[in-house]
Amino acid sequence: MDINLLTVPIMYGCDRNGAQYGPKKLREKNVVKTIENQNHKVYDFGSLFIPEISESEKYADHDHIKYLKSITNINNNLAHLVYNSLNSENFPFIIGGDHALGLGSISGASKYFENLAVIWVDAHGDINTEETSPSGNSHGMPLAAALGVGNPLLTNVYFDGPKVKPENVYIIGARDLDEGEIKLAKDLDLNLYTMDKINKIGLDAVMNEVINSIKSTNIDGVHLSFDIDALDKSLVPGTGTPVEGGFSLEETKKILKDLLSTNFVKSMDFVELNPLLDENDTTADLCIDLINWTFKYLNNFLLKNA
Ligand code: B3U
Ligand code: MN
Ligand code: MN
Repeated sequence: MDINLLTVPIMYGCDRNGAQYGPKKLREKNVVKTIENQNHKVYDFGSLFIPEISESEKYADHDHIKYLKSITNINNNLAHLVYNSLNSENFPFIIGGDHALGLGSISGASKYFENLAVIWVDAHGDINTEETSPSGNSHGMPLAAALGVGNPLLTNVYFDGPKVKPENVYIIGARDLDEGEIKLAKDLDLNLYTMDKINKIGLDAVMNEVINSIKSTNIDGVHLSFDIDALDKSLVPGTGTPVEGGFSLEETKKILKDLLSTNFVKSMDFVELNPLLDENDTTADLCIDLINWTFKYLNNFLLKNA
């Protein structure tokens, strides 16, 4: 099918130098050819413009959320590209950069689909707000903002208000949640599959549950947001906040295969590679392996309400 490659070289959301080089590294590793070799046509839209802001201006817009206005602008721009891409019946594939971009992707997809679901595969929940975030890093907030919770500049990206309903949010692989995140997930009754829960009931059961749940509603599109720190710490040295007790490569591939062969996934983020932290490109090579796998299983049938 036709893939729109959108790359977003940001690190303002994680405040850690290097995450902005993810797209460049993956291009050097022939990410475009990798996708094409799985029989897709790739329209490479290049990288989104990212304004240069000095460290000293980090708190110019807000006393806790770093680089707030730039994050908002970048997400507005990304949302529009994602929306246009879906409108042309293409598959937007968004490479980061840090996970703050998830808000823009979801916003664009939300404008296109009547009833969007979001599957967030991540060691973290990314459902912090300005009140609950320990770091002020906005890559820990995009999913909360998409749910309409948090700073108004974030919750009103692209269009005012929530982009996804709580019952349509699935978080898979979480094992490093802040107190406020645990509370929000509970209050909103999100579909939260922590690593503890996955270890208890098994990954097969989890994937069946998620897919059956999506099939049993009138969800017309799924945005898959994939953070490479969902994988176990030992496998991803080249990411900013690796966490122990994560997925093996085999488990990750099962998750991707199960989701992508459903025909529900209509857009996808692939985030948080930091080439400056990597060891001999092991994480970058793993990313290429996972992207190759993703596009091998991506179902070629992209129709609204299909
Ligand atoms: N929950 C913490 C840490 C974090 C979130 N996302 C990542 N790290 N990658 C926070 O800062 O919100
Ligand atoms: Mn994340
Ligand atoms: Mn994460």
